[in-house]
Amino acid sequence: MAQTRHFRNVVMLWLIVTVPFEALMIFVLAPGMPPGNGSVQAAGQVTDNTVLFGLATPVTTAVLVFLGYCLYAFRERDHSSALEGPAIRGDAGVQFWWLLTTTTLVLFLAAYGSIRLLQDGSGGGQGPNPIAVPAMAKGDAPLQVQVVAQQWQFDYRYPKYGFETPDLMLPANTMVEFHVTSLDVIHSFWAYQLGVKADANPGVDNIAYVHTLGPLTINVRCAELCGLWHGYMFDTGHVVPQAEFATWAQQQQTLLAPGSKRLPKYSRTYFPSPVRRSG
Ligand SMILES: [Cu+2]
Repeated sequence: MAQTRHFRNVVMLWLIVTVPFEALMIFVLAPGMPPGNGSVQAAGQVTDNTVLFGLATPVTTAVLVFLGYCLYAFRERDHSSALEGPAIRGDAGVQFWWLLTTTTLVLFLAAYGSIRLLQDGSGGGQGPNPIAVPAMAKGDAPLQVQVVAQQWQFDYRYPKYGFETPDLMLPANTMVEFHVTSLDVIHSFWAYQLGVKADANPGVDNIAYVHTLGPLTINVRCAELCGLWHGYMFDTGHVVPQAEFATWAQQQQTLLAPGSKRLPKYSRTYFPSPVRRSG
């Protein structure tokens, strides 16, 4: 039957196109996907992107191969005829398999995404009461770093050491608990290489977990249009070996001691005076 032959042809073509493309996606393109392997959460995002690409590739090739095949196999051969072919009112078999495949894919991805989110928090801000607390953060006390955003810079407060600094410094191989907040408008703390992006809202304590790996240079940017100098709101952070971090923290403690005394008491949120600033 012609129908069976067409079906077989499309499946064969699809396999021939999909196998090399799938290999290219998974082994060549996906490992270089953003945001890289700078932290456990960043590496997890690369894994998730790989899974998404791995599943999207056969769907894309199926659509394109089918389109190409139709253009070729069902082209108009008799140009003198002005008649259209018989109308197709649906095909129960095709509809059934199409619905089954797409439903399975979508439900699988919804489950996969939810499980991955709960596993390590995925580097996103979760508000003041996070539900996706990484296993490691429950055991050892994570290093708390408060990110205080304001027009137009980020400051980092280390409650364990009692100082606040415009320099983001983190120890390697450590679970970090960011507390992201703002003093004025809505900003977004985006530490690209760490795979962290968390909104900084005034009056809100937004918690984001990240487990650092080796030494790293981090590009920090504000990812929420926050006024005239939004584009200028960036800095560079560093993940350094633990001993180096300890030395740095001690030095800063001494160096910043006069200023630290004048800092407002550590709090999860701050309401500066005057309360409102222009945007
Ligand atoms: Cu901003």
